[in-house]
Amino acid sequence: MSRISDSYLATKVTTAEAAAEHISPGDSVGISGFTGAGYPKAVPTALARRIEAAHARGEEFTIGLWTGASTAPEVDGVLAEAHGLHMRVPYNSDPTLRGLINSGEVDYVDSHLSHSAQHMWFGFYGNLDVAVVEVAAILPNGLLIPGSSVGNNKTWLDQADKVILEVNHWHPREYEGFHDIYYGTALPPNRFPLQMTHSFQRIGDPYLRVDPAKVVAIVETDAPDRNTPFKSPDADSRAMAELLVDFLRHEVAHGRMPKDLLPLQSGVGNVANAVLEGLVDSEFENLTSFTEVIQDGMLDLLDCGKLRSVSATSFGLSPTGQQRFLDNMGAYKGRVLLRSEEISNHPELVRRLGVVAINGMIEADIYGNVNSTHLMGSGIMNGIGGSGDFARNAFLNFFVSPSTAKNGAISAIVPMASHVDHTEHDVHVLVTEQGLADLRGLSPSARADRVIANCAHPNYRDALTDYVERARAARPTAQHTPHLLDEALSWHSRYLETGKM
Ligand code: 0RQ
Repeated sequence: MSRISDSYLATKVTTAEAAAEHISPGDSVGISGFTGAGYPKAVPTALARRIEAAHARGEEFTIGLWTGASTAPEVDGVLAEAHGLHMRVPYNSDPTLRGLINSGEVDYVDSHLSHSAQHMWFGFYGNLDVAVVEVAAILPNGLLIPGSSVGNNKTWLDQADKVILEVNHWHPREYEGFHDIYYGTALPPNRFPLQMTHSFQRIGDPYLRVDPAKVVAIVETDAPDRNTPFKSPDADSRAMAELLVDFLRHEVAHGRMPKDLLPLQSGVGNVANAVLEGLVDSEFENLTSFTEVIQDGMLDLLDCGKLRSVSATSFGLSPTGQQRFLDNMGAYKGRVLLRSEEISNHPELVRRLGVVAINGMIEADIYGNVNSTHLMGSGIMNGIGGSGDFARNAFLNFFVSPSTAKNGAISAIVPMASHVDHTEHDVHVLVTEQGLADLRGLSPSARADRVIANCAHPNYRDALTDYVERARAARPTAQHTPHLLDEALSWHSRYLETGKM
């Protein structure tokens, strides 16, 4: 059955190669996609081939690429390999593109995901020339049924001069009803409060809108999202998950949280997934989630009945998780909602709903500053993603990481973070496999003692303690956050020794 029921838009169907002709050198292109879900499967590859052909003729051809978040090898990978990018906004995790960013070939604007759409509306990024957005179907009235992610699609469709749609038959038509697209945003000073007081509340429409006059091409595809399997949780991940779930118990016991907790946000990655698995085996029930990405652990919680509902902007499932969702879509309808990322990650909502935020980190310093993005303060790993949107505004936030990296050669607990994404003012609880440090209500100096004692690996504890003691002794009139700047910075020479930078 045709997925394009609008008779005017049906006339726009063409090939990926013809669609890619609408993208010119120097264009800014807004593409759908979030954590390997809902990205266009055909046009970016056709564009990469076109760029390679232009380069072979000695012509310059690069574009600025804006997305929801990370995509897949068929978007970031092929365009990076073709050396077809000069700018990337707002998040990347593709290894080839990471290399080009770190070598200086591509400018990367690593931004809070809740900011990316509004910075476009504010005019901070300039004009958006083309949007390339994957959808599941087009209705007779031209409305679009989104697929496995929403991300920034509403904004790209609205703001771009030209629109290319990919209609992917792999996404079931039954996606209709899984989305909530809010069209009420205005620019300051004309904004209103977002009328949402519980995490699963609908405040928008099930469909994306597009001005048909802007649609220059539609390409039909039938290709799966490219998601990667999760490692089954190792001993460290399970240890961190247990510590965290135990801490939630402790908070409930002290009357600081209701017994069905508060809406949960969990970052991507194996530790976050292990925490969700830990909750499956716990006594907690009637849970809710207000998060960015739905991982396999969320499906487990939905399946066992402990999670009532989840609001997010995208799926981030393993291939088996994906199949489980597709096989049982009916059972998830009414319990899973995908929203635009400016809503799924909205600081106003995260604060109002009282979200409990759990995110990974690269390193934390003894005073509680957290680095989520950089190795040795210079090279980018992925980006801040949604971690700042959630952590800064959360009721309670956790940052989790093994206490060491690279087989123990690097301590994840350092005297001074080599790059700060989440400041000491924002961070509540640090968790490593060694233990948990509750930093709430502590002065920086008291935090240092607790972080070293509870979270640092035993191999690094003495060196960190020695650092703090000497810093305290050296500056008797600066005891608030004692530092020895030369030594704090030289600590990071360990990174160089591993040769892994
Ligand atoms: O590298 O694979 O080459 O060995 O970093 O580290 O321990 O596997 O942890 O996959 O959870 O990633 C912060 C990167 C953690 C992630 C980060 C090396 C380590 C390994 C991965 P290898 P792990 P994770 C909202 C949440 C930002 C965005 C975010 C992230 C690799 O969580 O990108 O939070 N967060 N989004 O060896 C040197 C250190 C290191 C280190 C780790 N101290 N020094 N290398 N590594 N620590 C959701 C979204 O926004 C989508």
